[in-house]
Amino acid sequence: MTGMSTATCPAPATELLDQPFAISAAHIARYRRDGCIKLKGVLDADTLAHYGRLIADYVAAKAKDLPPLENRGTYGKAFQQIGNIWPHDEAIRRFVFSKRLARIAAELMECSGVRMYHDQALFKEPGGGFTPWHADQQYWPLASDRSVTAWIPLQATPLEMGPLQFALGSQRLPIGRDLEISDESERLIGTKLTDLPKDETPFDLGEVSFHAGWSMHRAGPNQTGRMRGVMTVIYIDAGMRLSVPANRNQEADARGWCPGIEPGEVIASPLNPVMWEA
Ligand SMILES: O=C(O)CCC(=O)C(=O)O
Repeated sequence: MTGMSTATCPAPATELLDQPFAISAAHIARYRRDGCIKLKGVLDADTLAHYGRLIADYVAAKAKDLPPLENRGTYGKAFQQIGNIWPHDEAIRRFVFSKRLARIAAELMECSGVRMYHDQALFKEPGGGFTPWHADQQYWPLASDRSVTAWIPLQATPLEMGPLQFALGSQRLPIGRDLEISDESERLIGTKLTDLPKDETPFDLGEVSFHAGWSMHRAGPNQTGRMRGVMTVIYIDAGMRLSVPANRNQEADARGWCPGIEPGEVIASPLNPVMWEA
C-alpha cells in the first residue's frame, strides 16, 4: 500500500497463502461465543505488500469515476466498494483463494468445507466517513447462519484509520437485522448494543478478523491522509442453500452472486466454488 509500482513490488517470499494456520479449540469457542475473532500473524509483510499493490491498483482503476467524497451519502463516504474481483483478475484470484484463509473460515464455523460467496475490496479513503453499525446477512439470501467474512487489512490499521469494530455476542441478538447500512442503522442498532462488550482495537500488519454474518460491526472514519485498503472474502458453508430473498438487497445478491440457483438449492453456481474442504 505504498507508492511502489507493481513492477517493483517484490513477489511473496513464501507460499504462506496455502499453509495451514493453527486454529485451536479456544479460538473456535471464542468465535462461537463472540461471533468474531481477530487473529494476529495470519499473513506476512511480503504477501501483503505484493497483493496489496495489485488490489490497490485494481480498485483505483474501478473507482476513478466516483463522485467526490463530499457529494456522497453516508454509505458512499464509508468506502470504495468493488465486489467479486476474483473472476476478472488471475493474480488477485491467487490471494482470494488462499487455502490458509478458507481453512480458518471452515474451522471457525465448524464446517467440513466452505464455498465462495463473494469477495470485495473496501477502501476507506483519506477523510472517508464512518461505516454504520450493521449485520451483513441482512444482504444475503442464505438458509443458515454459517457465513463468515475474512476482513484483511492490507496495511497496519491504527484506530484513526477506521479499523473494523465488533459488538461481542451480537450475532445472538435478533435486533436490527432488517436494517440496511445507513444513518438509521448506526443510530438504532448502536443504541441497542450499549450493554455488549465491544472490540475496538487497531489491527497489526498481518492481523485478520473473521466475523459471522449476523455479527454487528461498524468502523470509524479514516482520519489519516492514507487510504485504508482492505480486502474481504466471504465464505459460506459448502452445503449452504439459497433462501427465498427477504428484501431487495437479497434479491440483488441472489441474482449477482448465485446465478441460476433457485431457493432451496445448494449454492453451487460457477461463482461459488468450494475453496477448502477437509
Ligand atoms: O470495512 C468496513 O469499513 C466495513 C466492513 C464490513 O462491514 C464488512 O466487511 O462486513
